[in-house]
Amino acid sequence: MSETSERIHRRTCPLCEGMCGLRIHVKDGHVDRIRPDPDDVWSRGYICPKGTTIGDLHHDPDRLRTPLVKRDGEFVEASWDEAFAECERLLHPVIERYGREAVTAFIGNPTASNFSLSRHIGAFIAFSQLDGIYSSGTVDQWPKNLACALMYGSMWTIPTADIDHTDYLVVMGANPHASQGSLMCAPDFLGRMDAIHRRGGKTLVIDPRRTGTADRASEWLAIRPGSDAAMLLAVLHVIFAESLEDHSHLDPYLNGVDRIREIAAEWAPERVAATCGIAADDIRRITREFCAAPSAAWYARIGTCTQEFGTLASWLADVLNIVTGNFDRRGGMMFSKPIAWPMVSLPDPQWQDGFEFGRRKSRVRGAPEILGQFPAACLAEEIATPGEGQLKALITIAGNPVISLPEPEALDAALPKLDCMISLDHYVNETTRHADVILPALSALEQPHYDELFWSWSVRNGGRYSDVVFEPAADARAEWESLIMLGLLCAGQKAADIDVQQVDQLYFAGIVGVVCGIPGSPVEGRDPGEIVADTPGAGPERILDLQIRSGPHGDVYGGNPDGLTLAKLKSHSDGIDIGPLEPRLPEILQTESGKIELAPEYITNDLERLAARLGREDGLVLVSRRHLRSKNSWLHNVPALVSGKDRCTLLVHPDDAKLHGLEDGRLARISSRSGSLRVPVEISEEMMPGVVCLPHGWGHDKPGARLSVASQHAGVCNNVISPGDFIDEISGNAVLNGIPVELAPA
Ligand SMILES: Nc1nc2c(c(=O)[nH]1)N[C@H]1C(S)=C(S)[C@@H](COP(=O)(O)OP(=O)(O)OC[C@H]3O[C@@H](n4cnc5c(=O)[nH]c(N)nc54)[C@H](O)[C@@H]3O)O[C@H]1N2
Ligand SMILES: Nc1nc2c(c(=O)[nH]1)N[C@H]1C(S)=C(S)[C@@H](COP(=O)(O)OP(=O)(O)OC[C@H]3O[C@@H](n4cnc5c(=O)[nH]c(N)nc54)[C@H](O)[C@@H]3O)O[C@H]1N2
Ligand code: SF4
Ligand SMILES: [Mo]
Repeated sequence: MSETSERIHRRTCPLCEGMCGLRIHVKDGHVDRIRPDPDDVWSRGYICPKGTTIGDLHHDPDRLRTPLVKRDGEFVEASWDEAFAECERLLHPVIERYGREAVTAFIGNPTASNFSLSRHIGAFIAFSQLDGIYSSGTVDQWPKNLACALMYGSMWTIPTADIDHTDYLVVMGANPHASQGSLMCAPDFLGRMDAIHRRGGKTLVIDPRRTGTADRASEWLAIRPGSDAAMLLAVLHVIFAESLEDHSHLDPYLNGVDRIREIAAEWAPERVAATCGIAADDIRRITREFCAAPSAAWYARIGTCTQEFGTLASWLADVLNIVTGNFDRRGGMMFSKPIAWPMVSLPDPQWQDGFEFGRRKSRVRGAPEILGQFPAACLAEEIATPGEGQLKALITIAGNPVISLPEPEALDAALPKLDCMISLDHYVNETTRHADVILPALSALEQPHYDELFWSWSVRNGGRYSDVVFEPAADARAEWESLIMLGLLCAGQKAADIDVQQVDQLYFAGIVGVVCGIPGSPVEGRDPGEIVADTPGAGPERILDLQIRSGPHGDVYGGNPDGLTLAKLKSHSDGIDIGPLEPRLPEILQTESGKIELAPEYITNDLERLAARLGREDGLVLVSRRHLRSKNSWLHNVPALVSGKDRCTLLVHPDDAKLHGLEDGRLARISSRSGSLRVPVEISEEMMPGVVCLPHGWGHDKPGARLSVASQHAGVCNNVISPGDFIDEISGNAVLNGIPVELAPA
């Protein structure tokens, strides 16, 4: 191939759960343009504007290619050996002096989709033996994880909506118009909603904002933030009061239906109508519609998680699907069956005797550990508060907590107090500017791609492997290598003594050993040594081969010779479509009873807190939003994604604007008990009165960050007004929606 010829690489977009197929046109070693891939069996030609910018990210001059080490307060470029030596020089004295409990990590969102990080984060966790880590999970889906852990026996056993077959789709607290769906992979989500309408079905959006999704839906119901659990209880009330329940096909697998009936009896629509801002008659009407539909799915996402009653709402949405029979059945909520099992499906020894919460309390505020983590909102105080157990070293992995966590100013002020901070990231950004060492990540185009986690909640079963587009530089390191290095450095090993390849072999053999011991695994009881020997290669690619071969469609190492291997998957360059979702009960259940636990006491005990909230008058409250051309905090350095009018605006309903003397385009001051911001007002009928809205992921005005484009479009960080102690108490998840605020012209 000549140097100047154009080559088209076909690949999956790594930027969100849509997993769209891209055609990347490369000319002269440069991404010339990116187009949708009409042959991709999964996305069939759908993409969004972000997908066309992977080349801009790859070529971004601000993206780090070389490790950085801080010398006298300034970053200087360093070799990898120098960088790891510096990690050791800073980390080891902390461990010697204060013990490993003084070291922690923050694991951010892109970990889930990154080829290396998703498969080797387990190596870091296992080798580092850190006491506790923090993650973006507790500012996101922890309530859903908790509900699923208790109902189905595994925190990552999460049902998704069978959107392509349903007759009635409810979208509660999600805006796929921007997000493209979450805990539900469905490229062209809105096109799929249109298809429901064409089939004669209905879609209903329940959201405080008339979003792009609501605009496309058959109906929009505005709801007061944080009141979803109350509404769902009222829906259940109507179901039982009118005998609309219909769960006979699930009966062999259900525990607790009577308890749900008993609970629901107390929650008549009239009791919650004022709190929810929804008329009792509307609750009755939509309940009847939902139950009358031949099939229906009540899908609830982040607006129902990052709120005061996140766990109750996440739990109740599933309960509602189950008691109406819209579960594990075509057109309802169903479980995917991925070609390659995800790492999180491996059994976790800490839960082998069932789930137990609050085994430890956080040092400063005494927050209980839930599912192994303290609320990420605790991180700042654990660093800043002196005393026994104070955090002295932090490793951030693909996270930007100085933007993504509540009260980020406190964290921003605390990070310089650390003795050691190491970041694995693409950029010097709001968080990593505080690091002593930054280890660069490979760009998405320099590594293969396979979404091991997202296929667990895809709306069809399938898979697609993507090869590298650009070979990484000879001296570049993949993130899995950095994770192994960091894990062992935390364990006290010397950088110069670590043989990454050898440790990777051990890690792989450990995984194989676990897989061969899982009851019901296709390779249960097999000789791990044989499987190790029969899976050549190294790193995440080798794990992917194992994930496929020991998966439900795999070749089972000779047990099913026609089955899939990674090599076979690679030969399907358009991806593999296995077909629509199929019922998976009872095989998927991992509860002790082997049944779905409909009414876990840990969750039902929280109903009292909800009852106490009814009647409380919050006044004006704030919610968050996403935009199609953003991804959390880190795509604002791409010119094409920040061009056009300012998107970091405060949406205010005209009545509220009038009440508070605000004018469109002028600055307002918005304050909560944790802080205040000045932000341009956008008056909009999209908002329900009494609710205002800011986007998340902005605030790029910190000195020392190297984001030349983003800093020109800084915006404000909405989390400045998210109080750090406002959490969904039983999951520890941050409350980022429904925050009481005051408004005034600035
Ligand atoms: N373009 C883009 N895509 C993304 C991301 C991104 O930043 N940009 N982020 C990715 C990530 S990390 C995630 S987790 C997913 C999230 O994906 P989604 O869950 O779809 O998240 P949002 O788009 O924020 O939509 C949440 C909706 O909840 C509403 N809401 C707020 N409070 C409440 C409430 O109390 N009750 C109800 N019923 N609704 C409420 C908001 O008004 C908003 O419309 O998106 C992913 N995809
Ligand atoms: N107010 C408010 N706050 C929110 C939310 C909200 O809706 N409202 N949403 C919450 C949610 S759902 C989430 S998931 C969190 C996200 O919280 P975070 O995970 O902390 O934030 P991101 O902005 O996703 O930051 C990702 C970081 O990873 C880096 N990165 C990107 N790709 C890679 C890679 O391949 N390798 C490595 N090593 N680094 C990479 C980026 O440069 C960036 O620094 O924010 C939460 N915060
Ligand atoms: S919707 Fe956009 S960001 Fe998400 S995978 Fe598709 S192209 Fe990428
Ligand atoms: Mo998220």
